[in-house]
Amino acid sequence: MNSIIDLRSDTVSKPGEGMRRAMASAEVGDDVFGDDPTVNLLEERAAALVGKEAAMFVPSGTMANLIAVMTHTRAGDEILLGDQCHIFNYEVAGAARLAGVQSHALKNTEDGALDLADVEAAIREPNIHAPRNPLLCLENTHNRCGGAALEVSTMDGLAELAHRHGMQVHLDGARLFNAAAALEVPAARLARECDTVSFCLSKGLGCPVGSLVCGPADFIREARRNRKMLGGGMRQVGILAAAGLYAFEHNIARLADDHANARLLAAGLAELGVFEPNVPQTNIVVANVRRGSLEQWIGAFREQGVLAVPFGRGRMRMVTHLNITREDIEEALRRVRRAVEAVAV
Ligand code: TLP
Repeated sequence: MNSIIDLRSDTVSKPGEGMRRAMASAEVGDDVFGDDPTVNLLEERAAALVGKEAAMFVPSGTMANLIAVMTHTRAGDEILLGDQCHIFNYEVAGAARLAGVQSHALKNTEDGALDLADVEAAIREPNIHAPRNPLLCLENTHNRCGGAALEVSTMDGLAELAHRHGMQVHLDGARLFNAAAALEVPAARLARECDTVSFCLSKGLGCPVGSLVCGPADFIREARRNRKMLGGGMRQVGILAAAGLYAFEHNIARLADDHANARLLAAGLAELGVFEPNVPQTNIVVANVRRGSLEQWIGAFREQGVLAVPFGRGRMRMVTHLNITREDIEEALRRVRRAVEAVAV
């Protein structure tokens, strides 16, 4: 049992013994020269897992998305994306500053998708005055939409529309394997109609660092130049890639446990009459607070040893991950009950 139950994010999970052993014994080389055998194997396996030709290891999900946007576009282009997506809300406007593109944010539907008619209406006619629209960005699972898993039909429909208009599609699949587990569909099928997909090792898969950008071989060749430009060319990074290979073997099949824990947590919160949680499809619980201020609740939880984060106005987020057991969730709910009694609003 954890003394502090840290539900701020699935990024907080710590590597266990097995993963640390795999990292310590990794064979390494200089990856900028393409010489690191462990990175090469990770990239090969990652590409296969999401059904793409090639993959590239990068330090973070933020850099993965930025490189994808940069590689798909030229400065002065306009990308289409959802107004709740990570690229638009949490990546420090890197697409604007570093890729030089303008973002046209379309209203996300509650389930993390985009309305086909909205996308179609946003695509500009070729015109000397207008920016080009080379790229549509999607996110699955959708973080701000409570970890919603977008169905194959939704993914395919949006990609078909984009392709019909000559656009490419990038999928921010930071938690793609959570979506795959929830929908019981292979990750490769979810990403099949997307031209490129990124996913994170350092979230549900429990690695300390790392993400992958996956797509056609010629795209990844160009993406390697952008990674180098951004300072993401790493050297004996097989030490980190080994964690990813370990996670592919041990940490994908267990994601359904995190989802069950999230459902248990949401159901317990709903009973208290103070919080309005989502019915989580994956590992993310978002709850509106009905009484009292958000800051007050986050503080009251912290006093009881339960960590959550503010997630928009009047909303908090809690995320389950591989360091959180069912017993931790039961204990978290006991502590939250105590917090509610202590606050008594
Ligand atoms: N998300 C983090 C925070 O930035 C909000 C979290 O705790 O959930 N895409 C998606 C959908 C993400 O949720 C995240 C991280 C990223 C990209 C960026 O990954 P990192 O943190 O590795 O740069």
